[in-house]
Amino acid sequence: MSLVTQTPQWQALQRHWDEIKEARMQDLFAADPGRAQAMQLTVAGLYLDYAKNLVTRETLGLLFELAEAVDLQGWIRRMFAGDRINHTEHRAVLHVALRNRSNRPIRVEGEDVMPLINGVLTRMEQFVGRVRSGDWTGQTGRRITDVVNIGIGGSNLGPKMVCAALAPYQREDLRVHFVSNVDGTHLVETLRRLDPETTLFIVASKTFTTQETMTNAASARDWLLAALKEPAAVARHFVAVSTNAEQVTAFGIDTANMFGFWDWVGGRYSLWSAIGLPIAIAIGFERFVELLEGAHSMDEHFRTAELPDNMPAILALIGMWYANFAQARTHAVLPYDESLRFLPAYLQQGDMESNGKRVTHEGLAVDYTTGPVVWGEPGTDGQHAFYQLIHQGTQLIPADFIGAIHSHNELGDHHLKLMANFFAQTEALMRGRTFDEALAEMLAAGLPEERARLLAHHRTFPGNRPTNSILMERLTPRTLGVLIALYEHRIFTQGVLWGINSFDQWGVELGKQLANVILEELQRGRIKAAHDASTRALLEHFMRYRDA
Ligand code: G6Q
Repeated sequence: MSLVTQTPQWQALQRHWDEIKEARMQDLFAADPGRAQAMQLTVAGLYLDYAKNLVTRETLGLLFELAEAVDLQGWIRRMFAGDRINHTEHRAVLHVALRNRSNRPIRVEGEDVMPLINGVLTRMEQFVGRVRSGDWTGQTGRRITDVVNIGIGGSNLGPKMVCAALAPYQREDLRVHFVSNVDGTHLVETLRRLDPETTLFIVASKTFTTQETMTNAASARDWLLAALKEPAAVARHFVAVSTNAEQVTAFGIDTANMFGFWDWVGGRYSLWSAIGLPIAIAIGFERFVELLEGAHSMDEHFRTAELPDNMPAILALIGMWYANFAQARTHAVLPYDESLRFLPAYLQQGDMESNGKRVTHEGLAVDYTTGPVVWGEPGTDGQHAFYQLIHQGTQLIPADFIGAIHSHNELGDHHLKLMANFFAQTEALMRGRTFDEALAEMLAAGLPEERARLLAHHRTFPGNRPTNSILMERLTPRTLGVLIALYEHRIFTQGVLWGINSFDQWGVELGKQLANVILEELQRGRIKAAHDASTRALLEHFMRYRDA
């Protein structure tokens, strides 16, 4: 039992970093004319250019050796084989089975899970068909016009991101909404414009015990019954996506209208399961299958490609290189696509909940950085907001630029302007501007030398800021599936490199437990538990003004 930092491969990388840390990317291009060509890759219609990174071919070779030393290929094999690699929860990790379009048997403890998956997909297809055709009606016989998904975390972020991304594939007369926050504002503001007679709720909760979701679901049921009066209406207006049939029944939802999934589907990896029901309703079942097919092609690539051609592995290794050797603490995801506006938030959960860990599988404390802070906003909005710090701040922020060659909404030269900004930013981040260039520019503009010299310091860009560029032909269900699976496997690979379990999330528990204690105190108006002085003062302040 040892840490990855003790391997000779890690130490070789450390020595290599010390040698190349001052290198300029532009010099690396000059020294290696084949660099741009060698550092690009196309997989399932996704084009990746990773040449604008602080790596050489030697770096990549050393990174691949590290991946071999931690047995990445073995871990990939074990995941796809249905081994219980989430050992703290004693579960297999099989989101890849959900989109296994080859239908190759995948067994958990000897049982092939493919028939289970296909069974739920068939039920989803039937239900989606009925809702979209108008055959499934509300209690008063009117067709459904609005679907409200009530869920949080993994039962919200994925479907919400995908539905926004695939808006061009949706119909005007069937709208999908997402309510996650226990803040009543979220539900109230969503329902304000909806008609109970034509609204269908999907209560999406793996456990069916999550406080936020159950609170929202109960209030949604009250809203419905206040209008429709008859308790039987619940069965027409509520369906559930869950693994907990007992609680679903207790809520009043007919289990005939429950879509199941399994403990080997992690919440943040669940959009491919019945949790994707709002997606399938929004874009149609055939398109939902295309999303699965896209992800499956990335799965096949990840499972079979050698490391030097393996896109998720390459991105993971380069990301780790920055986190552990260049001490980068964050990673920016910058979609040049308005439809992908929720992608950064989605990947924030995917990455930070998976790799925000501090002990190895064996319980040893790590002595190295694990998952970075993941963040981002769509370009070009970000350019007018936070790019300043990426260009001229003191931190190194590796960034992924993501865009499409064709827009779904070609409008004049909007798309060319959008993409010109994409390409220009990656170029500017790498190239920077030297003091002499800044000075010359200002002298040419006629500034007096003294003023030009002062300003040149402020107008100097260090450059050498790394980026990956990811381009797809068009944002379709299929390419989106490829893209999401790429990031999932990038996260998985980094978890393997760091020797941590990417598939549990114990870190969310403590706050939940304390919230239950405090909720009871707020409800009774009396503080009972032993709180720290700050928390006690906050509670007292809240209660005093609440009562007043
Ligand atoms: C994701 C997490 C978490 C989970 C939510 C909702 O990987 O497990 O975000 O999805 O807490 O849980 P339920 O689906 O059980 O309501």
